[in-house]
Formats: sequence, structure tokens, C-alpha cells
Amino acid sequence: MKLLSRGIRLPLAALSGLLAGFAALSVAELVSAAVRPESGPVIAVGGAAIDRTPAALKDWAIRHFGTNDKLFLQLGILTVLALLALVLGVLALRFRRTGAAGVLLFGVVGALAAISRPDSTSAADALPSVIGALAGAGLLYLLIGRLTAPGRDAAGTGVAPQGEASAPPGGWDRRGFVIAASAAAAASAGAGLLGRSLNGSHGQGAVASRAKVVLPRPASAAQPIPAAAVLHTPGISPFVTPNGDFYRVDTALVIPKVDATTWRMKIHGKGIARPLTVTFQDLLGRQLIERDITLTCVSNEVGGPYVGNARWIGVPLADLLKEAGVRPPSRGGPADQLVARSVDGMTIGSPVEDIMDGRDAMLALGMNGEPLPFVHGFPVRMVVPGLYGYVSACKWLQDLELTTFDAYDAYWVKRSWAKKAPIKTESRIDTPKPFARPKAGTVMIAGVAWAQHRGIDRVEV
Ligand SMILES: Nc1nc2c(c(=O)[nH]1)N[C@H]1C(S)=C(S)[C@@H](COP(=O)(O)O)O[C@H]1N2
Ligand SMILES: [Mo]
Repeated sequence: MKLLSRGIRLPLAALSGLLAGFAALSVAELVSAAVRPESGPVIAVGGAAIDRTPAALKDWAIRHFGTNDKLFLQLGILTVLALLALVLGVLALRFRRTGAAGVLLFGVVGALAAISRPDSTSAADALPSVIGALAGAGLLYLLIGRLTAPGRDAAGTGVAPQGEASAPPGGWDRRGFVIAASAAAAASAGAGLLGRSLNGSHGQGAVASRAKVVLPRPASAAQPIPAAAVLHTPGISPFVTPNGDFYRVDTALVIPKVDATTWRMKIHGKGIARPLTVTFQDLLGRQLIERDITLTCVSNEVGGPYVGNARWIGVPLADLLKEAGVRPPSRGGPADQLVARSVDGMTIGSPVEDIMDGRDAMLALGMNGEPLPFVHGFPVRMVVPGLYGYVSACKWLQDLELTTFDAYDAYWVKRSWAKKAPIKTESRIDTPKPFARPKAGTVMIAGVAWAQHRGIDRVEV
């Protein structure tokens, strides 16, 4: 009986640690629903981790996990937290206060991460981590208290001495522990589920605003797709990539939901005497262009999937910049870099010269006949033919600033990527697939090639 009692307290202490961690995260989830979904500790720490991930590792994660990279990151964080929670539980069995303080320490880490995110505008972002950690620490203290019920434990330290015959059988408060642990587990699950569902339905205003968007007919329609560009070879990817199949690459753990009715963007900076502010309605009311533009990620491997072609509708960016008084460097303008800022704090810098050289750089409002999907930047994103995504295609736009490449390094440039990155001419064989074993005889080889905005003459295999 005594042996059982002693032997079981260690795993129960570990379990207490887990329950404390679970309670902390669940309470944090619920509080984050009241603050904002991005303020939760896992999202905040995950975001901070993404920002600090070396470029090579980020590339590796994109290549191996693709769009699931963020799921793996969050699962990784949860695994690490679970292991640490187990350790804290065991530690608390001996040092009750220290164990509880350890939980609080994690709260501090989460809080610091939350308030130092680039999109954090309020100290309230610390609340989910802090309140969650208080709940977790309190619970751990309470549960360990049941395991080391004072007066009933011979040693009083919580650990029955080896071979101590006088320790009363069941020298801890079993009933109290079981009741407290089950109540805590149930309450945590309730808080967590409620928080999840509230966070899941955040941004209803944005969803409603997107549903109401009617894209006007473009003043300048896209060229018809040349018949020669549409092959009917089985296995070839279509000329236009459907929105649901379009690749996604970004650093956002929570997809920003921006309400188009309140969206506004300022165009300002070097060489602009009067900053220009535009609303979504302003943009919809302008002369829109419709163009087929290929978007591709610099992290796309040869033959890889991070390239897509969509029919975009948007406002010619050069016109808007001209209206704001911008001149390209070749015509004496003082700014050579346009820095786009997103609501989630991403910064993307593009050469002003490229944007104003006559190519169809645009503020895109529509993608393949519908308003931008949320994952692709609703309500407004940039699209610049011929430039990789990380130097041109800012999603969830919030601000455009004219500056110089000398004066400012954007997000990926700070992480040692090139300041300028024109898309290289590339091709991909879609069929036969890698490692396919086609039957003997004639084998059709087909695929896609892109060289925006120069065009492809022919591809040789
Ligand atoms: N706000 C924001 N915009 C962003 C990014 C990002 O991380 N955040 N990633 C860029 C990169 S690296 C690429 S390749 C394209 C991908 O656009 P897509 O996800 O719509 O395909 O978006 C660009 N715009
Ligand atoms: Mo990218």
C-alpha cells in the first residue's frame, strides 16, 4: 500500500504539471479571444520563432512541410511545452513554490513575445500569457498540495523517505487530488474549447465585408489566353491556377481578417509632398486592369509547387504613385525603394524603377474572378510581374512608404536575402511525374514555363 502510494506520486506530479500547462494554455486561449487571437502565447512565441528562424531552416521547413510548416511549428511548440510541464510537475513535488514559479516564468516569456510582435499595438497582448500562467501556477500549487497533504505525510517534504515504515498508507489526499485534477481538466477543456471557437469565428466583420464586394468590370481586360498555351495533355497543370490550388507562403500563424469597409492605406515617404490615403471604395472606383500574372516564391525548388498563375484585377500601381507625386529614380526621383507594410507587420521592398517601368504592377483586389481570398491577402495586396514574392507581393496591405534601399532593409533582407530579386526564367515538367515508370513507347512530356514579363518563345527538353 505504501509502496503504491509513493510510486504513484511521481507520475501524478508529472500529470499535475501537464494539467497546469493545459490549464494555462486553455485560459490563455480564452483570454486571447477577448484581446485578439494573435495575442495567445503559442501564436506569439511561434511568430517570434518564425522571425528568428535562419533562412536556411525556413527554406527547409517550406520544402518539407509546405503549407503545413506552421502546423508542425505549433505542434513542436506544444510538444516542448508538454515536456517542460512534466518536468515542472516533478520538480514541484519537491519544491512546490519553485515549480509554480516555473509556470509563471513561461507566462513572462509568452507575454514578452506577445508585446514585441510587430503587429502588437497594446500591452493588453500580454494578458493571455499572464492570466493563463497565473491559472496554471495556481493549479500546480494546489494539486501538488494534495499530493503532499500536510500532516499526513511523514516527511513533510512531499517525498516519503526510502523505507520509512511510519509513513501512513496513502499519506496524501487522494480524494482531494482526484477531485481537483478532474475539475481542473474539465474546466480547462471548457475554457480552451470556448476560446478556440471564439477565436475561430473572429473577423466576422471582415468576412461580411468580403461577401459584399462586387468587382467592377476592368477598364482594361486581360488578353485572351492564346490557344497554343492551353494543352490538353493529361497531367499538365492548367494555365490559370484555381484559387483553391494556389500555393501559399507567408509568416502568418493567424490569417489576418481585415474589414474592407474600414480599410485604408497611406502612400507616403521620400519625395511625396502630400501623402495620399486611399480606401477600398476609392480603389474599386478607379480604372482597373485585369492581367494574367505568375507569382512565384524564391524558395521554390526546380520542379517545385510554389508557383501559380492567376487572373488578377487591380489598380495600376504606377498611376497611383504618379498621382502621389512619385518619380522613378531614372527621372530624378529621390526614392528607389517602395516598402509595403502589411497588417501583420511584414515588410516587403520593391524597386520603384521596376514598378514604374511600364509593367503591370498593381494593387490587386481580385483573383480569378473573386475578391482576394483571405489567405491571399484580402482586401488588397501587391502583385508585380517579374519579381519574386518576397520583394513584391505583400498581402494584407496596410501602408506604402517611399524610401531608399540604403536607408531601409525589409523583413527578408534583414535575414540576409537579396534586396532585389527578379524572377528567373524557369520551367517545370508536370508529366511524367518524378519517379513515374511510363510504359515503353512514345511518352508525352509536358509542363509549364514562365519568364515574366519577358515571355517564353520555346522550351527545349
Ligand atoms: N503579409 C505578407 N505578405 C507576403 C508574405 C508574408 O509572409 N506576409 N510572403 C510573401 C512571399 S515570400 C510570397 S512567395 C508570396 C506568396 O503569395 P501567396 O501566398 O498568395 O501565394 O507572398 C508574399 N507576401
Ligand atoms: Mo516567397
